[in-house]
Amino acid sequence: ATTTPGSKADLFTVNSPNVVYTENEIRTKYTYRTTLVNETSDGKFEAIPKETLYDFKVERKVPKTGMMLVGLGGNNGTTVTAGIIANRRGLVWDTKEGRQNANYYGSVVMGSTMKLGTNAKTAADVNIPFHDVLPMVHPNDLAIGGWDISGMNLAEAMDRAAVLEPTLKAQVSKEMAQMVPLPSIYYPDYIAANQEDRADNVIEGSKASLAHVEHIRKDIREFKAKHNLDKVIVQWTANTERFSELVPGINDTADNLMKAIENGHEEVSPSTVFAVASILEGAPFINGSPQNTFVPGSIELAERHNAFIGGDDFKSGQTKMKSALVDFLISAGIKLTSIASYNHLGNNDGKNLSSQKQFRSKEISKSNVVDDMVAANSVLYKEGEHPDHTVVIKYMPAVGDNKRALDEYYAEIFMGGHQTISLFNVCEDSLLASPLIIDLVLITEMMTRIQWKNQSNDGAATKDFGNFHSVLSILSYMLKAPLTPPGTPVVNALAKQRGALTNIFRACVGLQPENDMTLEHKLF
Ligand code: NAI
Ligand code: DG6
Repeated sequence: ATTTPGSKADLFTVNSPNVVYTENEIRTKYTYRTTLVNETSDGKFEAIPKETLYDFKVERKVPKTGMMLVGLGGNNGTTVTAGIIANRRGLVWDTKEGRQNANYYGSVVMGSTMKLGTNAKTAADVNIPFHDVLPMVHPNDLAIGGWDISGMNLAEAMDRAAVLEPTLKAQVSKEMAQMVPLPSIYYPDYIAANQEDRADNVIEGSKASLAHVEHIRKDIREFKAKHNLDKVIVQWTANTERFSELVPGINDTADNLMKAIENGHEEVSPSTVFAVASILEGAPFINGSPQNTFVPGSIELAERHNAFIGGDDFKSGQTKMKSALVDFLISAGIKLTSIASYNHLGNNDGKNLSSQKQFRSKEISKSNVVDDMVAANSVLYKEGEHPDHTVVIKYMPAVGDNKRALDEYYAEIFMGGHQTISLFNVCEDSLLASPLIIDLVLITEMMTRIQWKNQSNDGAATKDFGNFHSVLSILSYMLKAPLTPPGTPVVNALAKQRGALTNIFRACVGLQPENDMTLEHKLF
């Protein structure tokens, strides 16, 4: 197990007949309570409380874990690497506002808390760091590596990104200069033509091939061996690609996709090749960009290999606000009628997105983020009715990584009145995205150590422990267009996404969901 200062192993134990701690595992019996609903013939509903008994098993040993980023030399890649090094070394640097300490602000796992319960004596809430709920990897302990089509070492790439303070960069640059991205695969048609001048570190071949899959698999194996790791998580934080066309017989099934790769079909993207290589290598793969890396064939391949995947597109600023604000408006009974979202930014991401096909990928992931909240309210919206929603992104080199996001929310209120909410959000994009990269790695790794078994007597019981589904929808909080197991609903509402995350973690140690009823303060 890791012994990073600040991480408190076993901060709490659960005292319950349903929870057993062994040297290697936490074993829990958990009753999952839901409500089944039948529609009756007279158009009414019948609600039936349902209980399902699960066994959960959590492996306690924290593995030595590596994070391999595709796009390591980009703004996110260099910022998250410098941030982890700074935290690992406990660095302090001068800024014009004073001394700054390294921190993990913006990471749910490292920066937020969860209510454990109420103090038995005072009845006050007892909150503990999220990171201490289950035995999780500490980001300071992550080995970092990855690929980039740009061969610049990470110190120079960090300068190119122009995100961090010079006083911080000076302290990490010697270590980062030693880090050089591995050559990557580059199929020029997938990213903007304006990226071509970066591509000086590429593996031979400009279309998908089994040789590319094997090359990436070998890279993962060698990284694992070099750092003596138990696990590697791979994450795409490279340029936004255009969508791949979904072609029957090409990317619709796992077998067809493998054939298409072998035949060098042009509708297989670099990100899909990375996903396939990771799946075959048993390394979880997360897509932090909006494109459809996970064509049906790659999802089927992940299921077949019991491999974990997650995506799509980091949800850092504007969309995170949207998925909280729209949830608030609609659940307050206010009828949102339009959202106009405008962004301008001057980093390389903005440059790539100034190309129409790549912008289209981002437009899609940024646009479908309110559907579930609208569909859930039949009082405000008729079937098929939807607020107008427009997304604009403009490249403005002068503002660099300091993205501007302007949003206008227009809503109908009581008696035909109107409410206009205008937001102006300015911040370094990569400083919001980097903690998400960390959260995605830590939570994904944790999910590889949780297994479940159904004990119910309703015919659904399972004999053996199994993994969660290959598609990790538990990562939805960090992602704009959450990938869910085929046929299951997408949840965009931010509070629900956090609830799923915290309550699944609580279930794994035999604790009930946070219900916020606080009857102990209401019934005297
Ligand atoms: P960036 O453009 O600074 O970095 C991307 C890196 O990927 C570049 O260094 C580029 O050379 C490299 N690259 C391109 N194709 C590659 C390939 N096939 N293999 C390996 N490397 C490749 O972009 P940034 O700001 O780091 O963002 C990365 C991705 O994350 C973009 O798709 C962006 O849309 C997405 N994203 C970023 C957010 C943010 O707040 N920064 C939030 C949400 C998503
Ligand atoms: C323009 O919006 C650039 C994009 O890459 C975004 O910065 C990124 O996707 C973050 O989006 P959001 O909506 O979460 O702020």
